Amino acid sequence: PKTIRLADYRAPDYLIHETHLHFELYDDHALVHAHLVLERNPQLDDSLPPLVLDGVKLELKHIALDDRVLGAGEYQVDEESLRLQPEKNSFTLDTTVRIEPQNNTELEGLYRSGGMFCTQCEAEGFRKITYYLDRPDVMSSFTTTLSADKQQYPVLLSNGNKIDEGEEGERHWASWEDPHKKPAYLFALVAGDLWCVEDSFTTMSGREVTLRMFVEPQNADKCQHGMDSLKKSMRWDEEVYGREYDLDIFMIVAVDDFNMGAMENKGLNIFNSSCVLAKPENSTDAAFQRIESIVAHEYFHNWSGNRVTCRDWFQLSLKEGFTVFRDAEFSADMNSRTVKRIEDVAYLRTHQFAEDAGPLAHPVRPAEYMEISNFYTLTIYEKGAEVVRMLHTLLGAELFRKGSDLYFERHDGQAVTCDDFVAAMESVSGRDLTRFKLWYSQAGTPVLQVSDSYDAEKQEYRLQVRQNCPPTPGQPVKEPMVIPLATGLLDAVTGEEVRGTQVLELTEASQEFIFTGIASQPLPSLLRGFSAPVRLEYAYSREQLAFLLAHDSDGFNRWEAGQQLAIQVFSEALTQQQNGQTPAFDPQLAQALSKVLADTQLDEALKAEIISLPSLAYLLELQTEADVANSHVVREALRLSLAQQLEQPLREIYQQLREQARATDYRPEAGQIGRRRLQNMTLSYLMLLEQDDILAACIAQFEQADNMTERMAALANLVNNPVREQAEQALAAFEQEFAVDPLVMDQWFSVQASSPLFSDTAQIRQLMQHPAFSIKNPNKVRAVLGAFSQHNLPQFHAADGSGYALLAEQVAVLDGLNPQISARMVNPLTRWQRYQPRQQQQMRAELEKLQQLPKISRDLFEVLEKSLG
Ligand code: B3K
Ligand code: ZN
Repeated sequence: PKTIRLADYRAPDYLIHETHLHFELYDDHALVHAHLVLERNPQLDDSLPPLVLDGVKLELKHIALDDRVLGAGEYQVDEESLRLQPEKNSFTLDTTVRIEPQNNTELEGLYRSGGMFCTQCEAEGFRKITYYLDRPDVMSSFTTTLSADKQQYPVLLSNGNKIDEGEEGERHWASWEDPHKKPAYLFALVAGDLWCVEDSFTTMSGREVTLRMFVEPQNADKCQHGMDSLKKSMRWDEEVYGREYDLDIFMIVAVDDFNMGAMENKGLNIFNSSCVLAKPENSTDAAFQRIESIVAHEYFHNWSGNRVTCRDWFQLSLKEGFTVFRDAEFSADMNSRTVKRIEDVAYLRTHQFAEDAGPLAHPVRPAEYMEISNFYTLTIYEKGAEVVRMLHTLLGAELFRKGSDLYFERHDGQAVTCDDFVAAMESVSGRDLTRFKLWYSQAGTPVLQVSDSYDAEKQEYRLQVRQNCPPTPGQPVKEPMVIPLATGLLDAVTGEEVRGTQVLELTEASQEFIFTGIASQPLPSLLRGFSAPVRLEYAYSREQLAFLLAHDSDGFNRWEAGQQLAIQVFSEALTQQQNGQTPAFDPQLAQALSKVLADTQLDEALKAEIISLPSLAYLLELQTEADVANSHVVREALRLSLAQQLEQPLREIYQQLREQARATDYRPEAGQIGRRRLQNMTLSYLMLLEQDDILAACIAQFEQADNMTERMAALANLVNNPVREQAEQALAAFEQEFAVDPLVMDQWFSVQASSPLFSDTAQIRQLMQHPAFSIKNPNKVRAVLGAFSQHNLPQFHAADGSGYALLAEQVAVLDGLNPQISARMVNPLTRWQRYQPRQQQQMRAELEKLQQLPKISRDLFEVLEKSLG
């Protein structure tokens, strides 16, 4: 496979002004007729270079240039393209290709999911549908006609507005027109026997928009939350960004077989059913919240992505980073802002920091790739969103809004770059953001080392800050970046704030900030709200962390202080364990947490976050050589020790919240979600005590709860504790009740696969034999193999290497079916350098075996090559 470089970008030789598609859909094939109106790119010279269209796995049946059928010598077809020589500046091209959607297991292009046809074109799927200039800077108007069997496929959808329809015997057809020019990656069609839920939304200028959700009939009762989320998103984007929707209809379709969460096709979003369907009895709070944010994310793309799109795929974060920032702010406004930030930061630090420190590290705007599908990463999405957040912090809300208005206005209908986005922010602020843009080109997570000094005589407090960014593949040396460091100062005795939050701007490798008029040595509250995606180092003592946890006015930093305290206590005990001693835990952590539990000012959601220990994955991420087995043992011992010390308050809180839950109708709203989270968190501590009344309460919660959040938490507690018999009973009852719902079965698979106590590799193999499992369905693969390799770390890293072998063996199978998924699933093995020498060897051996696959995909090839070096 060849490497594609940003530096090689060239404008397209030809433009496509109009695209007229006609799909004839049959059970064993589809015919795609394309009529394209093309023109030599007027921005370039007036020579007529060959026209090279992208096309993969297409069987060409017919080709005509300006209505003249071409003879065999007049065009060339290879594995990836169709080449011909135009004779005029403006011309039309007609092609007909035959494809086989029913055999498309890659789930890219046109494929079947269950009884329906659907598409996924981003990034380069359109070339699997027809010959085309499949690149985002070629924007065209589209009309689409679909014809199919009337009975089997009563619903025929594509982008835009329906302009015509009709019947012919057993078959029928519909024509759609999208008035907005778009790149091919935003094309979509759907055909199926679908139930439709309809609603409407009146835009800020008073236009009426029809909203439709199409789902399989058995899911008709799971649409309300998605629809509500859509309407909230539409309103929010008007209020916060001044963005109005621009078509008369907005459609969402739910499909079961989908490689990612969802796709923002113009006017016709297609969703993984797990990211849009929910009802309280079947779906957890986490699912409700995920749906709210993904529906918003895809809707927000209508402006940040569709109206203004990317010039090339190196600019992917232009739309993804910005849109993740937008959806995060939306979720923060709809729910608890602090808790949302905590969740996002925990995720970023655990997974994106690991990516940035590993062999697959790349900048927010990568300079090269082999397979673009591999670059839908945490760095592009989550770090990209942090970069936009930093701009927001540096400019302030008002200027940022002016900048986004200018960006949308300047570039509406264009395909642009990250530079254009930053340029709009520069225009409105008058700032030179050249150095800030290093965030787009430098990979790696900067480290901030902060120290301080206080001069009582001068009443002066000084902060010394050094930044440095570790080397990453291809980038041995880094320049200092622009880093907003939000800082407050607390009175070290009373805890009162002596300086409110101030954004210190780092621009140099080393800088000093002076605060004057400070009456006594203060305690700094640094990087408030996680104002930059960096690793912060400041030598807080445990007493200071406990103090910040009790007093900081910044909710995020209270949580952070608790996490840092827990990390210190854990690390000390881990060293003891590694030295063959019995780990002992500093009681300061339990004391600090008991104050948190008793605090009547704190809401339940934040309490739940504060009493949660850092995840095993994060604790490992912090170690130079990750010691999975000992870390797991010590973390569990620490949890038990906290449960013992906090038993009384935990019991009280659990009982009170469970009572309250029983007496309240379930609603997936922030207050209730926070209470359930605390309830379930306390239960998980209490279960460690192995007491009969607690086990009984857990089983009662499992059997009696009227919602999946409480049931699933109870089930997880049974599966994760040494009560195998009760766990198996509960699993069996659960399976019987929910066997018909694939989304609930995903949860059933995943709760087992994630549990180190319950599932070793043998158990994972058994789950894969279950009739509800299918290796062809990405949700099932994620629920079993994904959960095993990412959440069941002790078993995945089992000493005999069996976890690695199992994953690699399945990656090999997946690679023959769905390369996007194989390249994703192999990820946990690619971090082999983080582990102990024996594990490194075992992991490498598996990766090397995979490299020998006779027919390896480009996706997997690239990941293996980068990981093995
Ligand atoms: N833009 C899509 C992702 C497409 C991934 C293609 N491999 C979903 C999203 O980010 O909204
Ligand atoms: Zn997106």
